[in-house]
Amino acid sequence: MQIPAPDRLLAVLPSHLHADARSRYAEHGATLYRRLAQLYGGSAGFDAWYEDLLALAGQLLGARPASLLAIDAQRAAQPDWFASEHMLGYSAYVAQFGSSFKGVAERIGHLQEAGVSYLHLLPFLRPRAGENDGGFALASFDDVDPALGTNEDLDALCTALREAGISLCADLVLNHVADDHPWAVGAVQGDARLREFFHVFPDRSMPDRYEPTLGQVFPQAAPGNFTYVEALDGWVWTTFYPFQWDLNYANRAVFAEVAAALLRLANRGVEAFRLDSTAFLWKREGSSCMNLPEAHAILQALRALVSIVAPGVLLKAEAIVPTRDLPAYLGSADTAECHLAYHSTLMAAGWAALAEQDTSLLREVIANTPPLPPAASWVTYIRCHDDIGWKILAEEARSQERLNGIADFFHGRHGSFARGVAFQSGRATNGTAASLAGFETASTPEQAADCLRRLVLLHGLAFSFGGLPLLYMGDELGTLNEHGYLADPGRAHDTRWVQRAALDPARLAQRHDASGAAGAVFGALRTLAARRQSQPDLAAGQPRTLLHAVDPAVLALARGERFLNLSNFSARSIELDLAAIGAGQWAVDGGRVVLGPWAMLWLER
Ligand code: OTU
Repeated sequence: MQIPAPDRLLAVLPSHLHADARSRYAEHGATLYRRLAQLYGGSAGFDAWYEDLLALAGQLLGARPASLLAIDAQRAAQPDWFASEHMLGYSAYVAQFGSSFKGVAERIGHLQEAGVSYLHLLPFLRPRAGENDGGFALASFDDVDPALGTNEDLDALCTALREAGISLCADLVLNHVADDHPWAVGAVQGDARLREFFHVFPDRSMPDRYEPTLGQVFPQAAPGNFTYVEALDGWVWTTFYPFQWDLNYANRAVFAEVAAALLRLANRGVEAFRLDSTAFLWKREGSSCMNLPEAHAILQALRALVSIVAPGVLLKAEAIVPTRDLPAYLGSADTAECHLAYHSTLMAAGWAALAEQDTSLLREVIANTPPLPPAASWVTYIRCHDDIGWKILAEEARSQERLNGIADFFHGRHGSFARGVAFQSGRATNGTAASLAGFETASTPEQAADCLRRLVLLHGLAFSFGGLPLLYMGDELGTLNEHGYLADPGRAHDTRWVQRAALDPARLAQRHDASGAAGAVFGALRTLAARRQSQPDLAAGQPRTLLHAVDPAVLALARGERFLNLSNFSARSIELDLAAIGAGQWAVDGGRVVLGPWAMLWLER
């Protein structure tokens, strides 16, 4: 296959950028062209369209500010910078964390104290008027939500974060736009070109053929995957809520528009993008329309384009899918895809181990996780703004009954310590980390100490597994479930809001008081972060070894040559003979350790 020359890319660039652009195109141009040809090569005018895309890429590279070009150069020299043991992430809503962009800037001190170097701010672009799925229904890719500030405030926040050594990650909602986004509005007004940005069917015949093999993300609040829109006189594909219209990536114009939107945000100083709902980008009859090869081709083309225009920028895949489908989102040694991917089954399996007091599911997930390709990393986390959907563990659990038992446990049944809130007819669970770990039900200091140990255990796994650990807003302060959302008719049906309350200033003020829950959790996580930073074998790329811990409640996870995490997921005290579990080289007195209930021990040598 003949790869087109980069003439149109270079034509619009000032000459001092030519050498870089040439060498990046030499490295990534072939992937860009091949993937796009795979997706769109059959359509008329493809080559001319590709040339126009190169010209657009040139314009965006030419518009990149000098400060960001410097970051591109720095990161090109150290492409695995984000896989370091020094990285720690934090995820928050702008409104709930600091009320506005300016307020978030005022919280930089808190992030630095916690050791954070990567801040994921949940969607902050202008959302749909009315209900908007926590900002995941976008009316604009270019203007921020006026309730949070101005575009200039965002620029100032990017700069302030960069000066503090914190990379800003923004959501890029790839799969859909809101029904009041200009593309949707244009389609409704009869613009035939914009109608092609969506999957619109004149009657139920195609939807009825797709539906039997599709899943349902919100079966209660938004059943089905198609919505009848009268103004279009047709059925629109809406995987999520009816007001979120899936984009039609079979249309090459959609790819070009979304890629350009990403690069414009990158030129404002956004350093990483959480690519929302990556699994759903391509549709094929008879399939689940998830994880299809074309969805990967889209992401690989996007990565190649970013590598040419803004190589310092990171792409992070959000794909809530079974373990076997996760590694593809990081690509391979041959073709890079995203730099980062959420390890969602590891997250769910950690909680499952707590419920079952048994690590078998967790060990299977770990064993099913292959080594990382070069310069790639997992995102390891224990909670986020979404629910924990237990069905992603179906392959490892092998039975629905087992998953129901885990869900029941977190919904407080059978004398459980957890206070989660059911979601999606009980197939998923919401709640803050502290409420799931038992802080709401703890009535004695001993029980509170057990809760703290459970939180440390789960965070300790995220901090040592081999990835970029991501804290969820408020979890660093032991924040509990907050039920105020039930009074809001736009939110009451969606229990995910139970873990999305505003950061409590009182808890924040108590963060240094170790006698209270907020201070105890904050202190424990800071200690953990400091230990992680001092251990180079905890960098994401270091090899991982599961030892046979004999007792099913124990996880024994070694990293590199120097680190071993021993974690007891049960209420029992467990004595371990290190030689017997193949860990004799970690010299401890008498070769034996006792792990108390829910205790975690990090051995280093
Ligand atoms: C993502 O989530 C977001 O994280 C959610 O907050 C949004 O509602 C959703 O997309 C639509 O934009 O499967 O891979 O609660 O785990 O919706 C995409 C279910 C997703 C989420 C699911 C999710």
